[in-house]
Amino acid sequence: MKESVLLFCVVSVGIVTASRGSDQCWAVNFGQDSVVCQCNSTYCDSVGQVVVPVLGQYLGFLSSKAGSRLERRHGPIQPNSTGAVLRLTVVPDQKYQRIKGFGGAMTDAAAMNILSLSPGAREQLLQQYFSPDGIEYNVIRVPMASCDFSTRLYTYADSPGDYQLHNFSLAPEDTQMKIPLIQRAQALSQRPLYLFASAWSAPAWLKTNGALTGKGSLKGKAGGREHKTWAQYYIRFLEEYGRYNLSFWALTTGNEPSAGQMTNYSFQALGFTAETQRDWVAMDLGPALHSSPYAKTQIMILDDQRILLPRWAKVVLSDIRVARYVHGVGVHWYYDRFVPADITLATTHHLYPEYYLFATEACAGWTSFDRGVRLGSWKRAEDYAHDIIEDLNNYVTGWTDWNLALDPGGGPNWVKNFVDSPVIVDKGRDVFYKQPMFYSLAHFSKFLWEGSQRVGVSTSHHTALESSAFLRPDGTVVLIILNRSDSDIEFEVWDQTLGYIPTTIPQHSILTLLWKTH
Ligand SMILES: *[C@@H]1O[C@H](CO)[C@@H](O)[C@H](O)[C@H]1NC(C)=O
Ligand SMILES: *[C@@H]1O[C@H](CO)[C@@H](O)[C@H](O)[C@H]1NC(C)=O
Ligand SMILES: *[C@@H]1O[C@H](CO)[C@@H](O)[C@H](O)[C@H]1NC(C)=O
Ligand SMILES: *[C@@H]1O[C@H](CO)[C@@H](O)[C@H](O)[C@H]1NC(C)=O
Ligand SMILES: *[C@@H]1O[C@H](CO)[C@@H](O)[C@H](O)[C@H]1NC(C)=O
Ligand SMILES: *[C@H]1O[C@H](CO)[C@@H](O)[C@H](O)[C@H]1NC(C)=O
Repeated sequence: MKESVLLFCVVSVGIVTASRGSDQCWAVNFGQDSVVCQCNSTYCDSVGQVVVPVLGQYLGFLSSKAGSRLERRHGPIQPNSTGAVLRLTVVPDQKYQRIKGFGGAMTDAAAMNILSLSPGAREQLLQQYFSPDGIEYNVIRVPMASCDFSTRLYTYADSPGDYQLHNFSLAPEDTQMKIPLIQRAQALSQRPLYLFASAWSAPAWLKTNGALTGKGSLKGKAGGREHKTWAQYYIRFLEEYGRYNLSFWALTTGNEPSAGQMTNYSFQALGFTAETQRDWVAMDLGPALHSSPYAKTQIMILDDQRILLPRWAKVVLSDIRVARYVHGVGVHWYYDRFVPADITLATTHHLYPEYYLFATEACAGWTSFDRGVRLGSWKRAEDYAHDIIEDLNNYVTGWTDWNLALDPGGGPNWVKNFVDSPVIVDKGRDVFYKQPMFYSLAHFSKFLWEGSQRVGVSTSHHTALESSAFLRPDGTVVLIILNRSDSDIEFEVWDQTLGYIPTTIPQHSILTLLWKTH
């Protein structure tokens, strides 16, 4: 395993200026319900830079199952109603949460796939995600050491008994793969790029089960030697990334703590209950971070399924020892369709409005009945847009996709937990495919800048359309609308100050509308 990792390391990150492609999607049909857009080292469709038109005009971007990909439309905002039966009214006086951002995870697997491309194609891929011509992600989740999307099992401190972390060291996956790519992403970004880190497992020698996988938690109890060492491990991680000029906006308290409570869990995990997580943050992680040079790095608790809310938040945040160290609550999207958002997310927000909610992981193709990559699936783009809109309408402030890129088999993944990604790399052909999910995320990430504030939308009739509206810091309204149903419908959007935008949204499509308010 180790040798194949080192082979990848030989490839360095080239800084090649890729030419900006045309706006046309190079559509390829792989037999799913829609198409992918293929990109190579010299050609890639890109959304380009967006200039919002003058007051009184609107600009729209449409993506659809039928094949539109961020297709532009524009026109005047009209003084009179069109008489359309359905009207969406933006209500700017109803104000809700502010947006932090959107992004994906730089897993070992994502980095390996991106680096498997030629320097030119690799640069195209990074530009697609991060540059002002691309979809302008401003969040990257960085796994701390290995997870299932690695090709081997490791942590940064695998010397047994090394409680002082003398032998703590980043892996070649960090120094040769993830870090150079994150640095390049940062250089391509026009706006601040926010990093947050999540650990999957503590070193085996700190754990009750002596292994990175399976059911296990930290030995001893909060305040004890293992718990303190595990908190210091986070500080050491921040220090080491700091050597590469990478600083972190936030840390999570660990990926899916509930997984480490399950018997025979098949990949890296560290079990916490809400109570043990509370105590570890109160006595170890919180004080360690607070007294370190990284006191500004925020802490997100949970980093797990929303079904655990609001109970998890109540246990942790109602304890005043812990509450002062914590800033947000991270949620994953698995099982969302069975778990209402209002009684989990919105309830948590109303109980603890001073803590933000942030979506920290999502991917398609993870269930046993619909497993792996489906090149061109529009259904999966809709699943993404539906979940993002539902989250945003329930106080979530940002949304993080899982692997930034995978191979056509949905890996690599050492435990064969293959899933899908918005970008699939085919290194044999030196191309990558931008899936419908990529465009689904674009409808949010490109337009909802940090600081955008959600505002109200009211509908004149019950409708199957899903929507969310925002007022951006530059005074632009951003309205995102999803139609998951089978027929077209006309409707109009009403800005009570400016007038009416007549529009249609085709069946199975996503529309983002923008217009200036002053
Ligand atoms: C990339 O794709 C474009 C469009 O099909 C093609 O013209 C060009 O030759 C390709 N470049 C490479 C290096 O294959
Ligand atoms: C808008 O409606 C008003 C009142 O019904 C009418 O006088 C006016 O001509 C209409 N304007 C347009 C552009 O249709
Ligand atoms: C650090 O690693 C070296 C080499 O593997 C080993 O000899 C030494 O005992 C380790 N130190 C600690 C404190 O574990
Ligand atoms: C970090 O940034 C400083 C100041 O911008 C620069 O001098 C230094 O070379 C950078 N170090 C690395 C490792 O990139
Ligand atoms: C867990 O693994 C052990 C050893 O392989 C096996 O005996 C046991 O039945 C497994 N338990 C469950 C719940 O799968
Ligand atoms: C799309 O949704 C509407 C629901 O409003 C549904 O009646 C119609 O059938 C589909 N199309 C659209 C755009 O709404």
